[in-house]
Amino acid sequence: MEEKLLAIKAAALAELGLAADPEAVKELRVKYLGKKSPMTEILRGMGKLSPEERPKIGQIVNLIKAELTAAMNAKGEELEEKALAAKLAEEKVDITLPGRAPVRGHLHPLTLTMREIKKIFMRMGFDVMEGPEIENDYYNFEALNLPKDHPARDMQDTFYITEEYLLRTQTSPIQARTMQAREPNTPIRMIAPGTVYRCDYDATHSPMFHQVEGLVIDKNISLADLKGTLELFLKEMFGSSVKVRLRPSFFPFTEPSAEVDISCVICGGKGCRVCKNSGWLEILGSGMVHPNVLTMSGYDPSQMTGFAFGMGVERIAMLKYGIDDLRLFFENDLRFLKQFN
Ligand code: 2NM
Repeated sequence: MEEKLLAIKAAALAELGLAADPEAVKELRVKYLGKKSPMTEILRGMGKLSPEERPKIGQIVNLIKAELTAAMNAKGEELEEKALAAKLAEEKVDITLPGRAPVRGHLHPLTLTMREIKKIFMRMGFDVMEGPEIENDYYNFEALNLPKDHPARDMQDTFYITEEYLLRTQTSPIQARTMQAREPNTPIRMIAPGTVYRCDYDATHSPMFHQVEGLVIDKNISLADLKGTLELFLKEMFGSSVKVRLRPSFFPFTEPSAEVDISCVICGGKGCRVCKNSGWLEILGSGMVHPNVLTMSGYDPSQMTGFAFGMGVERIAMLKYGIDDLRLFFENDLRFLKQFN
């Protein structure tokens, strides 16, 4: 009987020595110490033993049970630790690897330019007003002193939707709408930024482009206010060393009218390809608001005077960033657009 027990113990320890993982140890526990194990069988059959043998065998069985339990616990712990170490090694994260940077978008150069223009005028106390891109003939032309026979109304230059409706060719209809929305003769200091449309397409013209127009109306507004305001704006936009000059011109909605030039931002005024060797760049149209325009929108030209101006955002952006083809703004080529973030 004793040999049989020692043989069971030896077999159990031999198998335990071969166990490769915690699950194998668990199975051996059932096999050698469980309810159906040979050792339990022996305990059950103790009744058949002689009274002298009984305590002796009982003692041996308990001893072997304790030894096997201890051995299995030790082996189990060892294998658990090994498994954990293997898992940790396998799942190790290399925190020294460089991260994957999220792709960040950025604003379009025209949006950047538009925002900068708005910001400068907002700092000078101008309201920013908006209006419809589909306009009627009255606000786009009539209210701005463009008579029925004016060449700007030509089918060739304007996208007409019907006889009455068209895509606005400038943002000045916003100014006429604003004047009419205010109490008559109340001062105005506003800009009208937005998309405008003209039937034109080459390296310097796009059928869809952007404008910012401005309007100031108050008592005693003079050409000096026009020049001072635009000079301040242009120095903010292109740098304080930029020179500004006014040249006589014509617009139907202003009298007198003036083109505003700045000293060439490419060559500094010495003369280059961009300024066609003149040293000057045409940048804005402007003038004193025509009395007809004031009258039509409820302002009395004997009490109130005003100046107005208009600029193309694409042209400003081209000069600011040194871009020679305006079509680049609308082709959505990321190699171009990415240079402005
Ligand atoms: C320009 C040039 C000169 C202009 C005039 C007006 C209004 F509504 F007051 F009559 N808005 N904008 C104006 C004047 C626009 O763009 C080249």
